[in-house]
Amino acid sequence: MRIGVFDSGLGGLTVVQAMTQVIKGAQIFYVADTKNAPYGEKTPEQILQYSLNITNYLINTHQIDALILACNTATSSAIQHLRETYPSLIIIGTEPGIKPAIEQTRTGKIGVLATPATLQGDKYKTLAQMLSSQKSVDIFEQACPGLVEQIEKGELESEVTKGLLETWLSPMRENNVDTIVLGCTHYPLVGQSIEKIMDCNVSLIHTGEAISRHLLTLGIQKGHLNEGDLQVHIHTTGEIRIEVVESIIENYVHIQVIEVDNH
Ligand code: NHL
Repeated sequence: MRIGVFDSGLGGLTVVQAMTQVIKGAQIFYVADTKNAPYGEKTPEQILQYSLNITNYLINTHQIDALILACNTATSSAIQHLRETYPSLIIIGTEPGIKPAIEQTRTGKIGVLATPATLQGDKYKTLAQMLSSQKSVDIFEQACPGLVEQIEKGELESEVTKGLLETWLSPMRENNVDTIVLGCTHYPLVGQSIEKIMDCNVSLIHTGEAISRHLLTLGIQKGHLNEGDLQVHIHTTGEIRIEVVESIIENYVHIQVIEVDNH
């Protein structure tokens, strides 16, 4: 199977990392659109255009069978259009895993960490309202402005990053939150720090795992899976920090800077 994955930066690599745990015999082509990051500050029309350009590149140059939108913002702005444009492509998007968190919580209190743009978006609000009215749970939402920037810089365990997390997590600690949704693909990279601050009394919902299981099922159904090695090719439209890539993915093939027709 040839799988295309994209995000505005390196966060989507946590989805690739989860995929490498369940999928064998595949070529993964990852695009970090760092030239246009952050998507959260762009209009839906711009994000749709970036997503279409990257998808066309992945189809034309790498003949992908499946596309993963490892980005909440791109999923909201582009997934519907992409599915209509490419009906034979397997297309999977990302959204905060509130549903599994609600099914799993025992204290009835869940936390959601996400970017300000995701938490303010209509899509998130509708989903959270609908799910929390079905089963009575309290949702503690926390926007984490600046956290993605810390992670992209490679500051996974710096004092600044830990300090930010401690401040943001203290309402969740005080209120017995037992399940936290990592509502942005970057956040699994600070998962261990989050667990430590919560004294390990918490389970984290990592959307990359659900995406990988879903991709495996669809790949088997469509007969795209074969035996053999898994290879990860990494592309970027701008700059990326290689040490951050290496801290997420151990065995990648190469990193290449590409020009996608992005305007
Ligand atoms: C914020 C700032 C960035 C700075 C440099 C590179 C990548 C960045 C990504 C983000 C957050 C990101 C976005 O593009 O807004 C969140 C997005 N990937 C999402 O909604 O999942």
